[in-house]
Amino acid sequence: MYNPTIETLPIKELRKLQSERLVNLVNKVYEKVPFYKNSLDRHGVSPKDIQSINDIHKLPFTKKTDLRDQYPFGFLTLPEKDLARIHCSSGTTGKPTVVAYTKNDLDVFSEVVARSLAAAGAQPGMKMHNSYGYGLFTGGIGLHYGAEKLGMGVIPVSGGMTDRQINLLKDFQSEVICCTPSYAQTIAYELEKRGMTKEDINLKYAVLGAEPWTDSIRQDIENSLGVKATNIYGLSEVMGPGVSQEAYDEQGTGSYIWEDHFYPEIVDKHTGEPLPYGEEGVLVFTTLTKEAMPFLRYWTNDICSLSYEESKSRTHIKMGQIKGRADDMLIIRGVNLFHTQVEDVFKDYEELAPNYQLVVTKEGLMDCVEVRVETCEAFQKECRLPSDYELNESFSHEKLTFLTKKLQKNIKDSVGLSMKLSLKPYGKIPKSEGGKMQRIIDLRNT
Ligand code: ADP
Ligand code: K
Repeated sequence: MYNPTIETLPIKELRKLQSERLVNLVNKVYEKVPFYKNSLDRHGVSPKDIQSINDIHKLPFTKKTDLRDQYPFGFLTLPEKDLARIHCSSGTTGKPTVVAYTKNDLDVFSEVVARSLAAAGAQPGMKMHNSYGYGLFTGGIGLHYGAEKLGMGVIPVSGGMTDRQINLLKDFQSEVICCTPSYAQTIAYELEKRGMTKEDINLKYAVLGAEPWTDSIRQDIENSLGVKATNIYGLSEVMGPGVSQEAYDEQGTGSYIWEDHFYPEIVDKHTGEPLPYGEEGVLVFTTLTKEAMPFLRYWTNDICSLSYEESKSRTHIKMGQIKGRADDMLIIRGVNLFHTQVEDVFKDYEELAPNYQLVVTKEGLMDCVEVRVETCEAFQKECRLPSDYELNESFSHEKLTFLTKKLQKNIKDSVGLSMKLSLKPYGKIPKSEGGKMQRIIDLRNT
């Protein structure tokens, strides 16, 4: 255990700590963040109404749309010059969601990641092969500093270039790998293709997150890579990865939420009413200690349940597997995607009609997105295209090819994901009964 005092703190003391922290937090954001002053006033809640953690349900929620409205720094409690780092996550439109940290916030981030890695089986002196993406996403750097804090040697590989990853795993004999579950499967597959086995590498633990996964994926990865595979969960708005972590010796019983920093609730996805332990609903977090950009009751849209029952070694609450989303956010190769981000790119194109659809499939082990979008009638006329044109081997058109490439590049540049792009004639994307377009067709689990 990285921090036994806190990780085994008796529940009563944990509640006391959470209560003190919540009271401070509410007073602080009421004073420093106009959004929260207005929001509390509008809901008729005064900071005085919050005397303990049991009063938390009186507070209004914070949603991703609020972050968009306050873009970029409206939620800051302190001047920009006091920031130590800024990260971004996917927003619902062209503008990302911004999250900011003080030096102290970064220390807490590293602390919870160190706790998480230790719970996953990692020990000081081991090497961590970090295949989480580095950059604006919180994943790569977040895990990196946490592993250093635990006393590990970090190899900052980032994602991609699987051949090189395998060489490094073989040559450096790292004991721990951190990546998305689907990337762990990709590495295992490439290993086998090369005629290598788990005996050629030295992995003992895999810390996997950023996308939902199942027990059969776990089995597959454990068998092929020779590891104990555990779940790491987090989101940028709350901190980043390391909000919760499954213990390697308590697999399948849920992931410990480090609730001295992140207070979780499960609420009904329609009414927002708090639900009892064990019931499934939307996971909501209050960041009890964050300085730069704390959030009250942040609505994650992740669906899961909470429980204390299975907790053994530590006192903190556990969350079950993420069962889905209450919104239509997609997770593509660990990266969050809203269809509205793609829609945002289309806005600048006169050639297109506003009808589009994202079709998500698995190509081998990797998520694959095809964007289908209709060209508009005026453009089709201008190009003398038949109104039922079909692009295939026997029919191509210079302007359509050009438009396809331009759109693809534009989407890649603004969303950060490569996608297939298929232009369709106006009116040719099927609509559902009420004439409404089904924006997302996710075929990954069929
Ligand atoms: P991260 O890089 O840690 O994934 P993001 O802010 O980009 O952080 O994405 C957060 C979202 O990713 C979560 O709200 C959740 O939907 C999904 N996610 C992260 N970790 C997991 C996990 N272990 N299992 C299922 N979904 C996850
Ligand atoms: K994610």
